Amino acid sequence: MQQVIFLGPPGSGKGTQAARIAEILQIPHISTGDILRANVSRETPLGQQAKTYMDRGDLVPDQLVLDMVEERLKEPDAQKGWILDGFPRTVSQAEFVEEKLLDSDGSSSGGELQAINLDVPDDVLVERLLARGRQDDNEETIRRRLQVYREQTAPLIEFYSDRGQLHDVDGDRSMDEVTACLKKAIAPE
Ligand code: B4P
Repeated sequence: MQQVIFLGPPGSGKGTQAARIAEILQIPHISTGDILRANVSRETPLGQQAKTYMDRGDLVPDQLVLDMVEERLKEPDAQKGWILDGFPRTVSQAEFVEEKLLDSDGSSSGGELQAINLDVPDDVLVERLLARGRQDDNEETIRRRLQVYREQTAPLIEFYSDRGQLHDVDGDRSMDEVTACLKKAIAPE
């Protein structure tokens, strides 16, 4: 069972590459950002709570996100593997993934979990996000998201490196070059 986590700052290509790798490996691409945005646009209770945080560039509180991911990982298509894009984003979310993996496969190694860190310089990130122009892609929110990334998500690089599960990948290249490099790292033939 292949379990892949995409780390990386906003705009590093997580969503783009996670979708491509999911297609190659034939496992579901689970993006917490996409699930949250779908809830915001349907104006569900979860979406109404999440919107304020997302508009500011802050992380949505763990409890809302953890319940949402737990439900998604119970779906039948996720039983043969998954790619998590944008989750975990905090150490406590990473601990949650470890607990759930232990529950599901009974091993203490976290199964075949692999974490990808997409590395891209800040000026390139800002340029990409401003060009995309999503609702939360204005300059002030982007700056806040980068700060939140450095404070809360970057520590996960060490978390997965310590466990021998990290692949560092240079994301400042063409999309096809990044995909080729990821494929080699995650699914060598
Ligand atoms: P996300 O949806 O995860 O958004 P993101 O970090 O901006 O990355 P995204 O995946 O969309 O962009 P990508 O790098 O692929 O999160 C949005 C918000 O949701 C968060 O701020 C937070 O509030 C909330 N949230 C989500 N998950 C959460 C969690 N676990 N806990 C708490 N809150 C959570 O691509 C960006 C752009 O770059 C695209 O336009 C793409 O086309 C372009 N691009 C990609 N690769 C490129 C390349 N190689 N060359 C040129 N351009 C490229």
